[in-house]
Amino acid sequence: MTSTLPQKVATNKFEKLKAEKDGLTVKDEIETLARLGWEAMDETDRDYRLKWLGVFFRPVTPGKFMLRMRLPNGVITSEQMRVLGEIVQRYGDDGNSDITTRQNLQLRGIRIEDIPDIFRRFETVGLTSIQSGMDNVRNITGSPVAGLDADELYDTRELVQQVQDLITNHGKGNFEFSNLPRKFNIAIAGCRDNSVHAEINDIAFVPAFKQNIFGFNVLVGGFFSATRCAAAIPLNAWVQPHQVVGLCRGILEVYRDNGLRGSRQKARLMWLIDEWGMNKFRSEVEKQMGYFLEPEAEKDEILWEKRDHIGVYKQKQPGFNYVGLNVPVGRLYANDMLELARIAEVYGAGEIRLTVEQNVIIPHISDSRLDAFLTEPILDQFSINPSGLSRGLVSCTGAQFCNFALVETKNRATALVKELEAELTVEKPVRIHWTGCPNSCGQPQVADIGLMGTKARKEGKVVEGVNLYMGGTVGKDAKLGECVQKSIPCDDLKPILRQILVEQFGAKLKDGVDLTS
Ligand code: SRM
Ligand code: SF4
Repeated sequence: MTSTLPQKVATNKFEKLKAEKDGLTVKDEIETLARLGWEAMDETDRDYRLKWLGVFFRPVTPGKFMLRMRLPNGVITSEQMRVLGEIVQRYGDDGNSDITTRQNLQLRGIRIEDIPDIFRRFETVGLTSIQSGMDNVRNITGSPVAGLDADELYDTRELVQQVQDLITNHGKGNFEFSNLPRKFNIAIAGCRDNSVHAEINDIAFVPAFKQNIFGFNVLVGGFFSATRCAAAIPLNAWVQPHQVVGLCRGILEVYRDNGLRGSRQKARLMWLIDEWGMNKFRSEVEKQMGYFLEPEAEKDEILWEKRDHIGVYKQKQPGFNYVGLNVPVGRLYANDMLELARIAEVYGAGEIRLTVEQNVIIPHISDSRLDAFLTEPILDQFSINPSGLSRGLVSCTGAQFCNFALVETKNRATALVKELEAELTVEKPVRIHWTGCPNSCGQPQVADIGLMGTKARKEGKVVEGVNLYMGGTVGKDAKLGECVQKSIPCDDLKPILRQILVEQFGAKLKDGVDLTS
């Protein structure tokens, strides 16, 4: 099968490599590539096309690949988690896994020769990593407490799955959507707190009623990149749940066939909307779908502060609870994954949820089992009641595995929070997001305090530093934060953050802390 060819001439390296051979083609070549090994295979296949299968060559750890899953709505069964845990366990110290800022998991240490076997194991438990990288639609996010929350307006799980099935042809791979101009993000919110960060997605569905009928207002064009960050803007459309898949198809087809493919920096959906204007974009989508869109509802239902779901909460099913565990910067090791699978089975219904804050939720714990659950040792490591800074800490991969990184992130983020917590009492959670470079995978623009890796100067030397972002607001009236201070050497960061936390977030110095030492 061949790809749907872009209308515009291939003008950059990525368009050329896709025109030469659609990335998804490597699906049928995977046995051969695995036999060849990472050193002998074609470099373009290795460095780029394998990403269509979710297999990422890591220049920082050559030969040890990263495998990015697709976990629609962040839902994973304990059986699936166990399979993933066993996969990374085989790689000893090289193997681990990260919960991502798109409610997803990435596995590390993976050897290419094992991939065919890993994919066979995925099939047996209904997992897929297909089309999770490069110019494809990323993991589709939905409310992490869908189906559990008594206050939810819509259970997003089925819809998210349907959109994923459209894009990936039920996990088999879909050449219709394997050559987009660039990456693409979709989110569906079903609760009142915008727990998916709707505003930073290329398409976001947010709950909104029209004459008491439930539907979604649609936002489009949100994205972050090294050169521009834009919040999503209204398409001026309201759709009912049964229209969501069709609208995603319509928008993706318009974007695929008309999106700008010249410069990679200008290939995201918002640039096409800029070029055409929203009216033309909307009417092209309508033409593609063959019917007119209803104008948006007057107001949406995002009315709450964003929740982080950490702690114990009653479910809508009487007698059951969901419990949110704080996983420091989303890092899981094999034993953690196997343990999470076990506790989800013993106390819950064998299901685990992931959040965009890189945390875990175990649902369906009955009242009678709750006390026993709360004595499980893994809760000492993944707290249900973390302190104010640990609770809101998010970090992208950073220099440990990512070759774009300008700084180390995850270890630095946890160490710094530990040091600050030794000095300060922070009652109210403060959301601190670290990201290793301007690509903004760690979303510093949505944080109370965002830290973006950069190079800085100290005593005449180039050192690791950060640009400081403030003012990101989430939930109702979400707003992107802005850069307020540039190039702070990482070694100078602690006193600056301490001052901000005391002056702007009500943190108090602990008794006996001597700041002069
Ligand atoms: Fe990202 C590229 C990691 C969420 C914007 N991102 C990368 C790569 C693939 C670069 C690479 O090949 O090394 C990183 C892989 C590093 C590694 O080994 O882990 C990477 N991005 C991540 C993750 C794992 C960060 C995390 O620790 O959670 C997130 C995976 C999500 C997932 O499950 O699919 C991740 N990336 C994001 C987000 C946040 C979001 O989606 O809410 C963004 C900003 C939102 C957006 O895309 O509009 C984001 N990543 C980027 C960009 C800039 C895109 C652009 O238009 O320029 C790049 C660079 C690129 O695509 O060329 C990038
Ligand atoms: Fe890598 Fe930069 Fe993304 Fe962090 S923000 S994962 S350093 S590309």
